[in-house]
Amino acid sequence: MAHEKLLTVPAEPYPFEFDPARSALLIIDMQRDFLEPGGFGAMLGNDVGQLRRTIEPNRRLLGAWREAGLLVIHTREGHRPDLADLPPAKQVRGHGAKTIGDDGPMGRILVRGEAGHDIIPELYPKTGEPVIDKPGKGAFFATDLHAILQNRGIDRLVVTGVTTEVCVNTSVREANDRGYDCLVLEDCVGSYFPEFQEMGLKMIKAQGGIFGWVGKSADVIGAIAKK
Ligand code: C5J
Repeated sequence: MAHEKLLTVPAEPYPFEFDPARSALLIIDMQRDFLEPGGFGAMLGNDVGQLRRTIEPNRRLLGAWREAGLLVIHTREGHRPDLADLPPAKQVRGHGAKTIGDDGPMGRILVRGEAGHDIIPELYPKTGEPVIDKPGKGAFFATDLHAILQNRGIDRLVVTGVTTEVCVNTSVREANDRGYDCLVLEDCVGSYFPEFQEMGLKMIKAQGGIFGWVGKSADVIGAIAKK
């Protein structure tokens, strides 16, 4: 391509090359209910500290990505207030005392428009940055993400967010099947379970990068700063 400017960052299983103009930062589900001490995740007994360690690296990366004038896309997992898009199977799964749509510590759980459903203030979207409201774990299922990326000529994704083994992994797998190359940043993704964090990353980069690459935010920040 005539105007392509390829940057290379260290990654596993091998260095990741990307043209910043054709790359997007995809930040998955950095929502208050998953990350904040008073949220739904914490109410279930999860250690939100495992996710909160990703906030500062994400904040630095987001600042650098914005500074470089590149495309940022945010996602939020959640449902319509009338729950018409909530599969009954998802609603009853887990047999917990509370489920999606019930009143939680920060409003109705995983319902659009509620405080807990929104993105944490540290990474809040700026005007013009697309926010994808997704009803499932994957960012492509029942959303316009693929159309937005295609319309902008994007073929590489730098992926961050939570949780590593659930919505990050599902979204990366969906992206891979649609032809995108994904770099997942290990310091910017988090799981409530350390063993799932480790295995979730291993699964992405195994077998020569079967779903994508795993790297570190400092290397991406360094590369785009020099572009
Ligand atoms: C996400 C979840 N975002 N763990 N959701 O991973 O239910």
